[in-house]
Amino acid sequence: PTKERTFIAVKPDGVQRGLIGDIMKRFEQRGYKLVASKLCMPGKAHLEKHYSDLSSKPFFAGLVTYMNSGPIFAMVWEGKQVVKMGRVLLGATNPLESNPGTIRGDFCIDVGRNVCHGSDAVESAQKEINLWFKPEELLTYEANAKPWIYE
Ligand code: YYY
Ligand code: MG
Repeated sequence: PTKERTFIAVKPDGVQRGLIGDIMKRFEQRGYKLVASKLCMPGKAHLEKHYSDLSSKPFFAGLVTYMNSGPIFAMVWEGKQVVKMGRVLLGATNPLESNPGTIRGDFCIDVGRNVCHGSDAVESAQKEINLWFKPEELLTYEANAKPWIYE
C-alpha cells in the first residue's frame, strides 16, 4: 500500500558535509512523501538503543561515538515499498560496494562515514519511527501529486 513508512536519517558526517538537501532530493524526486523531519542530537543512550541489534559488534562503540558527534537530520518517508526502495536509494552499507547513482555510491567512501541510515525492514522501520518521533510529529496530509505518481 502507499501508506508504508520508513525511517531515514542523514548522519553527522552528511549534515556537516552539507548533504541534507541532496539526500532528501533523492526521496522527493522518486515520488515519496515526507511525513516528518527534524535536526536533532538525541544523545548516546538513544543512539545505543537505535543500534541495539549491533551491540555485540566490534564497531559498536565507534559507531555510537560517530553518531553522537553532531546533529542528525531524521526523516520519515511514506509510499509504496518505501522501506525496500529506501535501501536501494541509499546503496550498500559499505560505500565501496555501493553503485554510483545511489546516495552512498555518490557521496562517500568509508563504511564508518556512510552519511545516511535507512530502516532495513517494515518492522524495524516501525520501531525506529517510534523511537525517533512522537506520534504528533508524524503528519497526515494528502500529497497533491499522488494521482500523477500512482496509477
Ligand atoms: O543498515 P546499514 O546502515 O546499511 O548497515 P548495518 O549493518 O545496520 O550497520 C549499521 C552501521 O554500522 C553502518 O551503516 C555503518 C556501521 N558499520 C561499520 O562501521 N562497520 C561495519 N563493518 C558494518 C557497519
Ligand atoms: Mg541497519
